[in-house]
Amino acid sequence: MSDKRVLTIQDISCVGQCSLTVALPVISACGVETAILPSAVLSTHTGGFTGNTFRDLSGDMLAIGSHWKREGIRFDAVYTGYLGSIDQIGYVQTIMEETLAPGGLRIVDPAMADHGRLYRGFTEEFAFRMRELCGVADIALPNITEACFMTGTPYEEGPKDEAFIEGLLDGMTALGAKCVVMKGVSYEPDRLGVAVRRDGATSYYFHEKLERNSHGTGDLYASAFVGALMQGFGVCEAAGIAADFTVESMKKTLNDPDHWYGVKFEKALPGLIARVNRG
Ligand code: PXL
Repeated sequence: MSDKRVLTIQDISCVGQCSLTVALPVISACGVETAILPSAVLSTHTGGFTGNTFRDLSGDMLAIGSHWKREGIRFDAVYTGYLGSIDQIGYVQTIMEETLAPGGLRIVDPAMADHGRLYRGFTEEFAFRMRELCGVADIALPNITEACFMTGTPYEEGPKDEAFIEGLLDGMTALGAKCVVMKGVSYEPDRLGVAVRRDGATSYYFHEKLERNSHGTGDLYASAFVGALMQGFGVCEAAGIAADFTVESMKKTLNDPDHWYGVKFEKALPGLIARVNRG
């Protein structure tokens, strides 16, 4: 098997252990070459910090993609996360068309909402347009809130039953996503996990649920998933590997109550490296 090369498109939050500062080290640690296209540069992420700077890099994105096209640079997967503007949703589709190798994968983490609410700076219109990008995805990785926004399903607080989750998976599939890996699924108080819908069937991977909610874990999960997938693991295996790595990273943070803005994934990387790299 030849080595894979991934492009990931998301913001640089200079401080905050999310988006590109997670995706680049994590996918690289999986032994996969990782090219980046920053969608925006922020001093910090927007989840708990206030007054962050925000530089929109929309104006550079198409030129960067065109240069890669001229150079004949191609990627085995394009994985998108947090995008800085509605226009970028269209730019990303163009860049995918121009730079994906034949058979290359479109992997979309809609990264715009959690716990029933859009992240600061996002609008319903953005969520509506994100449906299009998920609709062309080979693999979409929404959390429950994002799936609700994109399928027009009212978000419910508290435990969700299987019928609710299956409805969201049906809705995401109806948008056009070929495979859906939905994060944050829980049917029992002390178990949390992911639901994978592919070829009309749903499978689950559950793990222990930790008390503390942590920022940036969606990005961490998606990055480890992409790294494992590109190393040749199947979708369900990669979904499990990513879940275990995310839980391990959260555990490494539990002893530090002041570390509220992200998780100490760096401490869990050796385990991921050992599990994913196959020589
Ligand atoms: O982790 C998702 C994310 C990524 N990038 C920025 C964010 C957030 C979530 O709040 O603010 C800038």
